[in-house]
Amino acid sequence: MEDTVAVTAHRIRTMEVRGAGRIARAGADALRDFATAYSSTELEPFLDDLKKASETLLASRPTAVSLWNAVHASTKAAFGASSFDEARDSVIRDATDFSERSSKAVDAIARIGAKRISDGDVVMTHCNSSAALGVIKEAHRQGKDFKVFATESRPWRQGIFTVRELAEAGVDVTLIIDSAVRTVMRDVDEVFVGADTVTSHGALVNKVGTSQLALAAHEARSRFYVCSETYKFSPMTVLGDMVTIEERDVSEVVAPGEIPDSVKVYNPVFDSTPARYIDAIITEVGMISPGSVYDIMVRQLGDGIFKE
Ligand code: RI2
Repeated sequence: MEDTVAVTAHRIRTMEVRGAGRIARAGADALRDFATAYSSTELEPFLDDLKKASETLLASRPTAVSLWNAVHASTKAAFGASSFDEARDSVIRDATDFSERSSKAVDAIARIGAKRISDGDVVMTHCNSSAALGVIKEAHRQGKDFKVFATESRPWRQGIFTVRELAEAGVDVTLIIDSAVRTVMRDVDEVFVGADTVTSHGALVNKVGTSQLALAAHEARSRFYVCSETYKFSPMTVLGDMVTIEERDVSEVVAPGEIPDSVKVYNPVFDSTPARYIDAIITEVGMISPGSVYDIMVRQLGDGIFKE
């Protein structure tokens, strides 16, 4: 059943599974399946294999801390267990619990964030965040009349998924290319984006281009909201660790032979938005300021969600 883990890691690496929340749930689900199907009943080999499975998942994509939090929430108790049954049962229980909490968190964020959209508003979103789209779809479900601009989000063009999803939900949505953000921003009331990682000092790491939306929103005096489950908060940043910004292959930007071989291509997938450009972070435990991230994280650590 290690194969399940390898297959999930491959699906995350190749972006068949995308979005920090979905990546985290896929990781937890793979560990649950790994534990459920484990064939031997010896504790030590199980823990060795669990460690390898965790490392395989964590190596798949480096930036979204949601995956790290999912793996640790799912495996922490097992490493303190005194029998195979206790270890295996804890992985199954904690991984299942993580996935359920994760889905509920997205729903709670939708309910909280939808209150920030009023009739007649113009909203902008970037990339394809299930948390941000949850907010927009919930506001629409409540009967609010508003328009959405969605960025294309090069190079993967996740904006295509976003506009399809919003159109299917009946939302009035307009696709724009990434370079049109500042032109459109003057008409925008609120921006809703997702999060891959939020640092202890309230900076947002999200799809590349997010910081440009934030700067343009700041200039246009539009509100800039981050929709983030608290498992996107990074415990490692409390200890001063930097967030690794993933760089992906050149082939995602240009086709083979399209440009001279001497031309270098730089393809960072995420960028960092300083806390001062963020009006609020909408989480499942409420709407908070970027300055509250540390306190929430410490509370969550105490709650056992991100126990090390
Ligand atoms: P949800 C995505 O990363 C985007 O950056 C998006 O804003 C973020 O994850 C959060 O997505 P990628 O996997 O968890 O597309 O809100 O690189 O779905």
